[in-house]
Amino acid sequence: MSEPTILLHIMDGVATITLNRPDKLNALTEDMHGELERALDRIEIDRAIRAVLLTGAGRAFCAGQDLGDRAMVTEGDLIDLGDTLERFYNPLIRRLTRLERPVVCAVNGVAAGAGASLALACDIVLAARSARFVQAFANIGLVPDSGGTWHLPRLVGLARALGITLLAEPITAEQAEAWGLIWRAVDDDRLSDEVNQLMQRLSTRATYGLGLTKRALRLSFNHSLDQQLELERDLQRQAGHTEDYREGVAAFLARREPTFRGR
Ligand code: LHQ
Repeated sequence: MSEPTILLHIMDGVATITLNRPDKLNALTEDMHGELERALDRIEIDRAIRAVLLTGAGRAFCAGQDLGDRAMVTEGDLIDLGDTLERFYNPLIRRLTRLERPVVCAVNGVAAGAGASLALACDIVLAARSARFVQAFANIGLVPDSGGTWHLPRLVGLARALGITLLAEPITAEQAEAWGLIWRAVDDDRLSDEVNQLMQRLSTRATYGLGLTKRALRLSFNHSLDQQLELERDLQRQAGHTEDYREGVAAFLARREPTFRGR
């Protein structure tokens, strides 16, 4: 039997999704999208999962769409790339950004095309210092997709977003950190330890509140200040009814560490 192209490992409240086609730099195929969908189905319904990690096997994170996959091959006819996005990539990006649990991306190597957009759709991105982000679309006459044109200008501003996409030059992890494209660049041999510490921390926090925080920040880009103040009021009302809020305040007053259960 062939190796699964997506690995899902669940332990101690952390679900780790590993893109697993290392010989093709984890380039995404229709089959992989199917496996990714099933992994997310599982994660979405399991409330014991309190944080999600996305990473790649081997020397790359993800080289984007597999350019040899059946979704991309023309055989003389013009094919509908929009259909591929509609069926596979857009639902994936929507699900990751809406998942009410923190999603961390460990960029262990090159992230190109939709692979770079996928990383940017995650909530916290750690990258190995040797990793590169390549908006490769311009090299093959395409437009950045999978939320790239939405996330890039919001993260780094229009001038850098235009430079990154029109030139398609590899951006180093350090540059990505300096520009605010990612959370942190870390030494290659420290990536695994740093990611484990981060996951341990996130998976023992007040999960419900973190999910609402993520929702508020992501919605803020489409809101006026008044709309956002109203949203904060509503979400705070919900957060204030959680067991974790009670525990957080009790622990603060008793000068002890809180034990959050994610409820
Ligand atoms: C690959 C790929 C790849 C297949 C490396 N496909 N095999 C979505 C859907 C709908 C509409 C269209 O758009 C999209 C979004 C997209 O993602 S389009 C953009 C797709 N990605 C790219 O254009 C990136 C293509 N890859 C590269 O530019 C390079 O491979 C990078 C810069 C990622 C890495 O370069 P190297 O480290 O020099 O590795 P390599 O090029 O030697 O690749 C290693 C192997 O991986 C090689 O296979 P082989 O059998 O010869 O060893 C490549 O053919 C394969 N590979 N990317 N996207």
